[in-house]
Amino acid sequence: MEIQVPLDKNDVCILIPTLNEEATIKQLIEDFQAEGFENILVIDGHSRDRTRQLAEESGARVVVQEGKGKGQAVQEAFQLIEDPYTVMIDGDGTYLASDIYTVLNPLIEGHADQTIGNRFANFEPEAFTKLNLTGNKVLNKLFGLAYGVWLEDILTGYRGFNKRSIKGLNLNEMGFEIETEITVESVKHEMKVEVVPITYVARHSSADTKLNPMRDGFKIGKTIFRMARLHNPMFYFGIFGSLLTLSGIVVGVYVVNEWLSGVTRIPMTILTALLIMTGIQMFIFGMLSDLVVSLHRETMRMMRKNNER
Ligand SMILES: Nc1nc2c(ncn2[C@@H]2O[C@H](COP(=O)(O)OP(=O)(O)OP(=O)(O)O)[C@@H](O)[C@H]2O)c(=O)[nH]1
Ligand SMILES: [Mg+2]
Repeated sequence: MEIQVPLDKNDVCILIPTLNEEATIKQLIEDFQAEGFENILVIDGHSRDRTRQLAEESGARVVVQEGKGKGQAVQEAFQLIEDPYTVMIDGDGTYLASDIYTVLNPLIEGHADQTIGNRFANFEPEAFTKLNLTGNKVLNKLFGLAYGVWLEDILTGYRGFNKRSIKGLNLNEMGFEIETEITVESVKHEMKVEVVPITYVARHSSADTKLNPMRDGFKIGKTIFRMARLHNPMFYFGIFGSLLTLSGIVVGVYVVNEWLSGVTRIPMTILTALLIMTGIQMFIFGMLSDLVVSLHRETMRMMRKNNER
């Protein structure tokens, strides 16, 4: 696919976060250069291999991040970038430079502030381990439930941004929770996010993943849930409310059963009442918080409108 709108390719910053990616970084940079993109920024996480050297030799600008973690690297890079468009891509060679037009077009045509490269559109069978595939699907579903928008592949490593979206996101996550935070922040700021199909290929055999599927998957799930408190409080408090009410009902059924056979269980009866009452209170919390969030959203919308004028 070629670009549909005239574009100065130097207006596009290719942002590559790397940590020990010497097996793939050179090829990736050369692939982008072959497509005519020379404005390449590698943000490196103190690689202990030849990543920085290879990237510099290939003609990329290399910055060593100050802190640790992919999230911190992305935040630092976003502060450095002043170009109209940014395409962020993992340095592990699992994404194709030739997909850049698909990622860029909606931004350049002006109907999106951000694009998400959907890996599920086309992936090599070995590109996802079974655990990663299931984990991604579960986390996408959880995100959809919590935020009420279906974005197919929120954890993708191939994304496009216009300048407004880069400067408008308020990011704090240090590690692999960054993709979740970017996505939640975009939904919160009502940015136009478009999902585009990309190809996902298997990781280079000699390079190791930096992601621990269980630990990082759990952290990502926690981030989705935690951030939902401010965005969709009914979902957040509703889950606590449902759990409490359900346990109340379970204990209650037991108490009634016992009572029918002639045994009265006073402490358990009290427990039933407490559980159900607290559960219902959680729902009321949820409703009140929902009201506060809706009013806040309305205010933010008005402020944004005023700023745009
Ligand atoms: N600057 C920087 N980059 C990092 C850090 N950790 C990982 N990266 C890079 O972020 C990108 C994504 O990391 P991966 O290990 O491929 O994680 P992933 O793609 O989510 O997981 P896989 O499916 O296993 O490939 C790669 O280019 C890494 O080199 C870090 O601490 N700092
Ligand atoms: Mg990867």
